[in-house]
Amino acid sequence: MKKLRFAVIGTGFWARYQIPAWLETEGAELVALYNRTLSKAEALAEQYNIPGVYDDIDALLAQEELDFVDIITDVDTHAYFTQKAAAKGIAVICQKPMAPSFNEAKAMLEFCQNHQSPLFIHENFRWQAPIRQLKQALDSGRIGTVFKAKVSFCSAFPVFDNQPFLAELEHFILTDIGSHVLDICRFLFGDARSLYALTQRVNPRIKGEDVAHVLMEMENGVHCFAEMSYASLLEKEAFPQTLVLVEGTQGSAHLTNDFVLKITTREGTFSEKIDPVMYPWLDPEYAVVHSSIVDCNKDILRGLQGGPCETTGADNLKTVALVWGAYASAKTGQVIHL
Ligand code: 89V
Repeated sequence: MKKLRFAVIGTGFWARYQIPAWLETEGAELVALYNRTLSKAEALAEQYNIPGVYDDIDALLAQEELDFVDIITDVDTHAYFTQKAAAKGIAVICQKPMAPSFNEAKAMLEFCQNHQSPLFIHENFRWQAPIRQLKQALDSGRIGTVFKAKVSFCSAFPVFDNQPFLAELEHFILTDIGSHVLDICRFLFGDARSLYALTQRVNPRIKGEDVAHVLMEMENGVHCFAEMSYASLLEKEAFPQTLVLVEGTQGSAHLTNDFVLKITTREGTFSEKIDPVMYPWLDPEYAVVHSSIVDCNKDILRGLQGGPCETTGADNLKTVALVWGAYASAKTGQVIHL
């Protein structure tokens, strides 16, 4: 199959991992980089021997023959770059969160649909090896019918050191982490029927909320509690792991620190360790996240080649609806029916 030609839009913190992750896949060729600061694109182009380097998106789209673009910029520019590429019928992969609001995300998807430009969202938490293994255990029926779950991302990791723009967001942890955690909830338990949320800001040096709790009733009746915090100083720092406890009629599945999955039934507890693939280019502090980029890219590549893909724009819009439904609930104190 002909290699698909693509460009990366944005050569900041995440591009340093997305680019080598693409090089772990077959079927796509990175031919150009764009950054508003040319020198930042030139540096990565030199490191990875990429021929095209631009600081003008119109010039890139006019001069390069592309099958898709991978947009890895801050959320405020996602719609702009998506529309630039979609207007030319080029397929788009966009970093999560899709856009700064639900309506802007919906408009982004509609623009792509109206221009026959497939939209995919690079939402990689569901592609973490421990989460995939947990889903397999749930689907096997080993713990019976699931009735409740807790999905947790609680940390004190200094995330603003690597991503300082996060401290400026009016809406922080639900857009940055809720986009991941609520997507894991949908991946494991399907879509939600209703939700109730609470948020707070603990860190006085940031603008947005850094703690959020979301209680959902899923369409299949599962009670799913999602908690997220960057203000949690715990005995074991789990960053960037998502810990999950699922209870069913025949037992429980507990994905706990250091990628240990414990399945408990009346016969006892069976533990297994599911370590992420440690690629040489990943940052060990982000290992499970950086490793999942490869599997997410492979899934999206299947979609780009006409096959199935999990994190399409249309699917991810349902996760975006949960994020903004949580904000609405926290603001009004009401249960949101989806
Ligand atoms: O992947 C992300 O969205 C980053 C994180 C620190 C969670 O890896 O914000």
